[in-house]
Amino acid sequence: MSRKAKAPSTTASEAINKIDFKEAVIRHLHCTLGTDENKANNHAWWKATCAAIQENVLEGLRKTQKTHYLNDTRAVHYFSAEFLMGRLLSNNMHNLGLFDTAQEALKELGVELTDIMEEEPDMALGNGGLGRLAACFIDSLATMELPAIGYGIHYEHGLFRQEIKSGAQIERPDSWRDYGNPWEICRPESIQEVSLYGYVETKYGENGRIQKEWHPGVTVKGVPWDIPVVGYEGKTVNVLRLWQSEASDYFNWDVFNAGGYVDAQRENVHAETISKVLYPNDETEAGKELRLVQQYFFCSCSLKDIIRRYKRAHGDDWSRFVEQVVIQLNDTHPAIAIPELMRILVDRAELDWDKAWNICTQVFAYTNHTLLPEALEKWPARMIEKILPRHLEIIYEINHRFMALVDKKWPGDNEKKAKLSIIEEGNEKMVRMGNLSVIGSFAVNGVAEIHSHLVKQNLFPEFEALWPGKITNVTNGITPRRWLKACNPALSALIDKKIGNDWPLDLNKLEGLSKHAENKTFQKQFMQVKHANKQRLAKEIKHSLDIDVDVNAIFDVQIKRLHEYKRQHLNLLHIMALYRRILENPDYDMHPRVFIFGAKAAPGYRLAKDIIYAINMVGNKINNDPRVKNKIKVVFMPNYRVSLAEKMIPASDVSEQISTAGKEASGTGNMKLALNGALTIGTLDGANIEIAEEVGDDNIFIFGLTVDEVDALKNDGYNPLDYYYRDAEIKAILDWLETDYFTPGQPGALVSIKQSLLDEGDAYMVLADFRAYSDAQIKVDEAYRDKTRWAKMAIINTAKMGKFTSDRSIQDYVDKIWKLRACEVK
Ligand code: IMP
Ligand code: B1N
Repeated sequence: MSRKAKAPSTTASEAINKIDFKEAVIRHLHCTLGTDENKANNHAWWKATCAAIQENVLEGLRKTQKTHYLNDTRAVHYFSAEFLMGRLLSNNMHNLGLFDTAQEALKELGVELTDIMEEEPDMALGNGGLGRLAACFIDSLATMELPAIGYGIHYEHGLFRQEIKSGAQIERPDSWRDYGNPWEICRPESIQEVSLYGYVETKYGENGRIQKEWHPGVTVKGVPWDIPVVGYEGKTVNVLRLWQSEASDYFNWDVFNAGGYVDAQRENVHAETISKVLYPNDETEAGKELRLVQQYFFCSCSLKDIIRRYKRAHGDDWSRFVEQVVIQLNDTHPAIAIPELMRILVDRAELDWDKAWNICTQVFAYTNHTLLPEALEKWPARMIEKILPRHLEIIYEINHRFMALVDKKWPGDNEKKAKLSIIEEGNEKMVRMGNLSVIGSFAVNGVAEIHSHLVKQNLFPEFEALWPGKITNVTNGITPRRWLKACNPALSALIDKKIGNDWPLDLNKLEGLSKHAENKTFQKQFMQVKHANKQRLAKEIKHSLDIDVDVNAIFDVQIKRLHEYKRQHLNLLHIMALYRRILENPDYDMHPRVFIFGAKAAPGYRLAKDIIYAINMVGNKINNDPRVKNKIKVVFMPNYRVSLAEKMIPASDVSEQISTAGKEASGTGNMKLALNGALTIGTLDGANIEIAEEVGDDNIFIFGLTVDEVDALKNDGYNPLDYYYRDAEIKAILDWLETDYFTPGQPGALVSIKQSLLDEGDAYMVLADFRAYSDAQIKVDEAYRDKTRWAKMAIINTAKMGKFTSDRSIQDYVDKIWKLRACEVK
């Protein structure tokens, strides 16, 4: 850690007292919102409170930008198509040290802070882990006083809102800005223009130099919106800059003057469509033209913004660009930035190719987040040619020169060339964005040890051989400010009392809890906090779903996107097995358990939606079957999102992390749950492996096939029917799915799950892992009955999570990749 943790000192909290804060809130009620204390509803109070907080945020932002400018700092630019920020009020108050002040001030005004916090819509500009990781990273960057800027897209609609109707998922548009967003600032002074379509003209300049000129067909405007990112203790305030597309006046007036008013309107629609909506596909690439346009749009705006800022300080001297700028590509979604920077340097700045390439390959670094084939981006060359004709030429040129290098290393080896080429030959030529990213970057990283190992061994072995050392690991992390301090205030207060309050800046301090793990009093306090959090969640469940859950039951939680590889259906099959055991033996001995799910399915992912439907139908049956005597409850919480996660995680006893080994690159929900004292039942996959290393085998329930065993079984010819016929329970459960037991009058409504497991080969080896999972669940049950043992295990989980702070991830990026220095803001 470069930055030593200090006790909270002179932060905003000292400068601002309750009286000032009350005055500011009232002032905003009056002057910003045009209402008053008697008329204001919760929404108005929320807005006025945000405005009062924002005053402090903006002061920090101004000081930070000035300091960075005066010091001419090197900065990291985090390019990401997704930033899943969630709500900002609570986080900003905590990071400014103003939470208690605000709470007391509002109380004196007769307002409950926790009530008005519920007014804030989530900023859901991301699908899941990848987008939330970006949000945690920019929190850590600001906290560690590192000069950084996040660049992304200002989607008008974030991830869809999920409703459940008769058990099935329905998607509704998310409108996070409908009533205004109090945090964002529009910066019309920094608008950028982006070109698309058209053709390339080849010209011959003096001294025979070939000049390429792109004549674009369309120009659109990128309007930047800045969201301040407040570091803990509020000293550094960085920005997240999100681009919104608008029709360019320039282009449309042209068309308009030619008499094409209707066409001009149509172009308007087209330009504004670019940032209209976030693609809801987690880990599946739709290959849609608009998606590529979105990617190019935000990369081009961002690069131009970076270059404008650089030129303000250094003019046309490019020689210091690589000292000042590093760009991290969050997966391949922004990979088009590589040819775009080449285009700007070669065509616009007129640098020669080698110089330009030298700059590029010192500026970009690439993070890989998945090995799933369906998530690896490939674009038809013809599509790139249509949208970005000049970029396709540049990609071919990059590839041509790279192939020469490959030939030097492996003369005449065409197999190697085929594998390393950016271009995949075939019926339809495809551009592999992963290969482009590796070739155009100076560093590549995976997101957990096992994942990075597999990136080297299975995904990019030829690149590993060509450039040993280029691929490294940076294990993911989460911000403990949001994921413990803000979301679990009671546990935070207990920890503060036990080990002091500097753990949010130095999470390894939690280790200090270990020595109290066997202390009866502390165990009691720790579990009392958990109990109170469970009561709160139980109330929420009653309120939103009208299901009664027993707070003394085990709260067993699986919250994540719905995907076959994450195996929510393995969890479901086990629930059905328990149900069946109870029906067969009314005295079946188990501690009561509440199985709680939260998951959105991509709208076009049929089986994922079927699994949601099945969870709801099976749950409905079980919850209303008196023979179960409340031993099992199944709860599907609709519309899983960051703000819901913040309520569920502190209330969890068991964390389900049951992906097929080798499929989950890292996972970050696993870290959040363990940090809040939930015990993991999980496979040896992603960061679970590192969590197990930290907490020790006695404090986690590991089961199932390892990566090597999965591979071996696949190579031997995995046959799910073997498990179906050999294990009577598996057979009975799968056959049950085919009846109308859970879907009265609709036999076969759940059959697609059985089909995927038997007829379609069970690609994620659900049946192969079922028995091991069921056995591990029995161990969970036994452990929970021993209250002392469970409390000790839970405390140790919290105590051992130090490694998984995103501050550590960022420090790893700084040391291994970015070579950044902190810049103190006074
Ligand atoms: P942006 O570059 O368009 O995001 O605008 C904010 C930028 O203004 C900062 O990044 C700084 O480079 C610059 N800036 C902030 N304060 C000052 C100042 O006091 N003098 C000159 N430039 C500043
Ligand atoms: O990124 C997270 C990891 O913790 C998860 O294990 C990983 O699954 C997730 C295409 C993705 N990988 N790939 C995506 C998202 C959207 C999209 O359009 C791919 N998300 C992950 C953080 O490292």
